[in-house]
Amino acid sequence: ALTACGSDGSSGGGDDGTITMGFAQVGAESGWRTANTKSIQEAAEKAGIELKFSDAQQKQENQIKAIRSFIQQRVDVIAFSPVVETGWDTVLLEAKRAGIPVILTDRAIDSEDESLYETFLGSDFIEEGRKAGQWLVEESEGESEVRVVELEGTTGAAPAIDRHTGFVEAIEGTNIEIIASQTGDFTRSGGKQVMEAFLKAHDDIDVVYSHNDDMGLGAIEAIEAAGKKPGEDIKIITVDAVRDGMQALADGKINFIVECNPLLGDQLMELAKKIVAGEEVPKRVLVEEDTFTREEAAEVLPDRQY
Ligand code: GYE
Repeated sequence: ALTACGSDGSSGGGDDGTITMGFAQVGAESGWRTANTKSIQEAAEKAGIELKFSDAQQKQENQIKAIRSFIQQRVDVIAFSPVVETGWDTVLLEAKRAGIPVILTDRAIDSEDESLYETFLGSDFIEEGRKAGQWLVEESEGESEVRVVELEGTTGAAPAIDRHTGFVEAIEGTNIEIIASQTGDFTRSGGKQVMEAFLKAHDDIDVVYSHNDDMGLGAIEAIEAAGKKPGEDIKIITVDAVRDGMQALADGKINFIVECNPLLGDQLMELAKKIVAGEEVPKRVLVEEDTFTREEAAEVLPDRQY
């Protein structure tokens, strides 16, 4: 439905040359997600792409509804960040039959049928988990026993599954042991609640491994309320590196952060333009990222965008 004439900013199925993207976001559960949403909205505007944005409040059924409504509206391309890995085949088949290409953003799906999406743009979450585990292995050298509690992300979500897998792989055969593991749904309040329960059940926690900064920040509150010092009595490792997390790291309350970059907007719009124009794109596009110690956090904080 796309013609070669220039974009005039008006809406509708692309007959005037403007690309319309339907984006089904996970929710607004974390600082990472807020930065991600802002990046996508700003990049769409910059690229002259009309964005139809929907927030699923972390519920798969809401994302499925949003995707169906994008199909009905005959958008040119659908992008979404799947809240969980499984259960997408039916709705993605509907998009495929309607001839609307789909881009997976940030999180992957678990499906046999790779023809259901054009590409997956996102981080390597297994690698992030590995980096977290590797840091702890080096940090714990010479210690007889290290007891870890794990704050997991949303049950069934790619980053929760993969960050666990990578971490477990890195600590295998060492003196480090995960003594408890529970989901805090990637939110600050979830992290706080689970950590309170962990502290009641175990008096010998050495380390918190949190799948994101927000849950780690919630855990800090629980640890302080229990009269202990986060970063000292109990070490904290998190993933994301959003501003509040980096500040806690610079302040010594978090010990190590693995970066997960939420600024995917520009890359997403580039991919969308190519796909709508019928160009080939790679099936997998990775996002580049780093890790940070206390000193490094203090150094980069002033220039941090999120
Ligand atoms: O780490 C977490 C967010 O999917 C990578 O989702 C994303 C994760 C991110 O809620 O903070």
